[in-house]
Amino acid sequence: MEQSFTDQSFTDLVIGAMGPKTTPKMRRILGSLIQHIHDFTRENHITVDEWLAGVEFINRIGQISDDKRDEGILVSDVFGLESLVDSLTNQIGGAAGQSTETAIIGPFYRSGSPRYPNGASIIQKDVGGELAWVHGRVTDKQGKPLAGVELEVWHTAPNGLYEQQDPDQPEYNLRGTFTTDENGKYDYICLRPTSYPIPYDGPAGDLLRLMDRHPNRPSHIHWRVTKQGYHSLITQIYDSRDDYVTNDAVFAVKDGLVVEFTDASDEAKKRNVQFELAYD
Ligand code: MBD
Ligand code: FE
Repeated sequence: MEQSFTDQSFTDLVIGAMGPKTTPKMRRILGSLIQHIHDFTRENHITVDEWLAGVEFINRIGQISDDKRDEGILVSDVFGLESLVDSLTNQIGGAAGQSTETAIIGPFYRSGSPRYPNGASIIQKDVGGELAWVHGRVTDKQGKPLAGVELEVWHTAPNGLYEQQDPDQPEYNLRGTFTTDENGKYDYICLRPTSYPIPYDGPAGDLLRLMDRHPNRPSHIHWRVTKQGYHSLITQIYDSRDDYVTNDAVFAVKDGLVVEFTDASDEAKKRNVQFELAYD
């Protein structure tokens, strides 16, 4: 009897080639991956040339990924994959108290940002833009203030670049680590963020063009919130006045994360944002 290489019997053969030392989880996940890849390939009748174009695309992602830009994350983001994974990981359930909604970490997080006392500014160099004073409280889901919570925050300069992408910004500009006080409070000065295009001169940009999509993200500030013995919380806040808040190139906006930047009476603070976080 002749072996077919184009139907399910071939897929079964490939899945069935896994040996007895494969863990049950790997057997399940890799089996599912093989099934989906084969189904996708059959459904779209992928040719050798098309497959090779895909391989070259994947190789290029690896070549562009570095400390300054992670195209693996960027391409995931354009496909909505990071947002899907984030939401599946952090599905909020149950009646007892609500956690702050999560959002994707994106390709530009750096650990080890400078530690600042509350009230300090993360602006190390004048790069223009409007000052903003961000303040609030971190509590557990029952509303009890949490002291000693570390808040790492980061955002772009008005030119749309994170510090590591921009030779004209000092190391860790517009990034900082703050710690909540005994009442769970934190505050810092930063810039009112501006909307900006994600890098679109690499594979992620090619994908956007193929899909006739724009590269813009609404203005946002990133947060990574950690405390020993607690889960960590990764999220972003968005300026309600930004046009892209309903049209984010990477599908990461959630209603609970859209905040008002109101007028502050103090000129040195200019814009005023309150953001209360709850998690456990
Ligand atoms: C960003 O700045 C970002 O935050 C995300 C999630 C994706 C691309 C660029
Ligand atoms: Fe970002």
